[in-house]
Amino acid sequence: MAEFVVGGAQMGPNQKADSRKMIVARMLALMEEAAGRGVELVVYPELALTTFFPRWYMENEAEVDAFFETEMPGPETAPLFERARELRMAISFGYAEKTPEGRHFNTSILTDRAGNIVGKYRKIHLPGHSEYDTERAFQHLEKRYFEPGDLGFPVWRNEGVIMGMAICNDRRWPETYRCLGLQGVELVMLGYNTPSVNSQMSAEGLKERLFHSELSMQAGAYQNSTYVVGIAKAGVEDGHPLMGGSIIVDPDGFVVARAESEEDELIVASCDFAKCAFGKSTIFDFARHRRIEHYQRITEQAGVIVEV
Ligand code: CDT
Repeated sequence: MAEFVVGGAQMGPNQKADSRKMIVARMLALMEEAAGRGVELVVYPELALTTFFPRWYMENEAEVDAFFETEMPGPETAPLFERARELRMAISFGYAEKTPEGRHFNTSILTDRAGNIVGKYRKIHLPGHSEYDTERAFQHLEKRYFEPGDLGFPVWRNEGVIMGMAICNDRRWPETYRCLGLQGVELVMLGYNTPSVNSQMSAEGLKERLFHSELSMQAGAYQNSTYVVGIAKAGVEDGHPLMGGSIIVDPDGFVVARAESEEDELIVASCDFAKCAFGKSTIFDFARHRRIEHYQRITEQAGVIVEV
């Protein structure tokens, strides 16, 4: 079991007009700061390289594709990998992926400390809608621009730690953590872009949204005895506020590092992965305590069926 210094590189807003070069320069500055603080693995947000473009309704394919990467690393992202390799820092970040077959995914990758990509995850729980919605205060068109991920919830043994990834809305679903937990996950990395207000319910504001985000990640960590690193892209992006609230949660569900701003901000925690073993071998010893003969509904039924 390894002890590891983990960094969360919360990012402030990326404006539509910002070039990849400008954004990567900010990511590199966060990486340098992380190196200065002894970080061995740094986690960046969902769709780290662009603005959160699903807020915009677009019909032109070329306009949409401008937000997608066709190679990773590509010319604009290569400096991230090169510097990480020099610093011997593993990295994880999210981006919009267009495959050679023309498929579109909301993706995260994970590297080892030598800069090799060792893991890829494609977002499974895509929120929002696929057509323009006149009832919403602003759009959330992830279902328009992305397919649901096709890779499941894999884990990788990376630098001696069992690691898994999730992306934004995935963090609200217990199924996400449990699929990873059943593979012994010790570190769940996830990035997010969460609007500070609910486009369908004006009464739900920043306070409630931060609470739901923390509640979900702390529960996922505790119930699976794993560290969870949840990292925001925050601040006012193209006139639309995104919440911050990046946290690192330990396997007992306690927050051990927390961002205070809505800007580029590094949070750091020294993670002792031996701490995952206690919960996994006692109250959440799945092999001894799970009662799978009563869980069929979870995979056989998506929506609620009321029969009484
Ligand atoms: N990016 C992302 O998944 N955001 C969602 C917003 C939910 S409202 C449609 C989230 O769960 O934070």
